[in-house]
Amino acid sequence: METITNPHQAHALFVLPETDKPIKESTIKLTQEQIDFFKTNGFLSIDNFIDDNEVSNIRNQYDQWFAAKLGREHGNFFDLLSEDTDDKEAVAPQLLWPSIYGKQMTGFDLYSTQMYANAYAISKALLGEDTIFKGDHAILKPSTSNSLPTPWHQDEAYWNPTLTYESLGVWVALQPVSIENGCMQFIPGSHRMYDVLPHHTQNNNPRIHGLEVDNPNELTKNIMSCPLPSGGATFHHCRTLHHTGPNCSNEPRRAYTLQFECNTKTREQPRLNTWNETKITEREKRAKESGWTLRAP
Ligand SMILES: O=C(O)CCC(=O)C(=O)O
Ligand SMILES: [Fe+2]
Repeated sequence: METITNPHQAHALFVLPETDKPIKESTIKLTQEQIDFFKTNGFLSIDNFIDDNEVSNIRNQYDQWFAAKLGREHGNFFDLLSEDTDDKEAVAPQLLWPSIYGKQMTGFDLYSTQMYANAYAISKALLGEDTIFKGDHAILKPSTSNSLPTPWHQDEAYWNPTLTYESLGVWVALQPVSIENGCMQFIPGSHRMYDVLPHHTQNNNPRIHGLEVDNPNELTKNIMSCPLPSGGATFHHCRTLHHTGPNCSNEPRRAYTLQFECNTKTREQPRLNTWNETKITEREKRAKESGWTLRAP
C-alpha cells in the first residue's frame, strides 16, 4: 500500500469513482412480496445473496484490511464500542470505506463484485430508480470473552441532522450468522413509527462513537432476528431500529455493509443531534489531524 505522508494527499488518492454503476448484472430479482415486506417492516433478509466463491474472496481481503488497521490515521478505523485507544484490542473494530482502502491494499474492486451488483439492483427496487451508492463500511466482532452487543439504534441518528433520508443498509454476512455470533435483529415497522429518536453514546460516554437509542427496553419488545448462511444479507431502512448481540462463538463475525440512498431532502427544522455534537472521540481527532473531510458513509 502506498504510504500517505502528506495528509492532504488523502483527498487526491481517495476519490470516489465518477459512476456508481455496477459492472456485473444482478443475479437476484425481488418478488413483489419481498418489496412489500420491506416497505411494511423496514427490513428484508435474503439467504443466497452472493456465492461461496465471492464470500471467500472478499473474506480473505477483509481479514488483511482489519489486520493492517487500514485508515486508522484518518479516523476511518476505530473501535465502535470503546474509547478506541491504541493500547487496547478493539471489541468491535469498524472500517469506513473498505472499498477505497481495499483497492489500495489488495486491489479490491467493489464495483465489479456480484455483491455490489446485487445490492445496487435490490436497493433500487426497494427505494426507487434514483437510488445512489452512499458508501461502505465493515464491522468485525472478534471472538473474545468481552465481546459486546451493538446497541439498538437507527442509522440516521449518526448522520447530518439537517437532512432526512430514504436510505438503506445492505449487511452482508461473510460466514454463517446466528443470534449466538451477532446476526442482525430488527424492530418491525419502527421505520414508519418513528422519525430519528433521541440517542446517546454507549454508556453515556462521549469518548465512544457507538450510539444507543434512549429507553431501548421500551422500544424493543417485538424483536425479529435474522440468522443467515454465509453470503446471506439483510437490508434495513435508515430509521429501522436494529442491533446485534455479542459474538459468543469461537470464530470472528465479519459483516460488510453497503449504504444506498434516494432523494435525500433538507429538513424544515434540523432534528435534535446533541449525541453527536457532544462527542469527543479519538477517531474524530485523528480525522482532523490528517485533514480527512469525506463524510462517513
Ligand atoms: O454489525 C453490527 O454489529 C451492526 C451493524 C449495523 O448497525 C449496520 O450495519 O447498520
Ligand atoms: Fe446500524
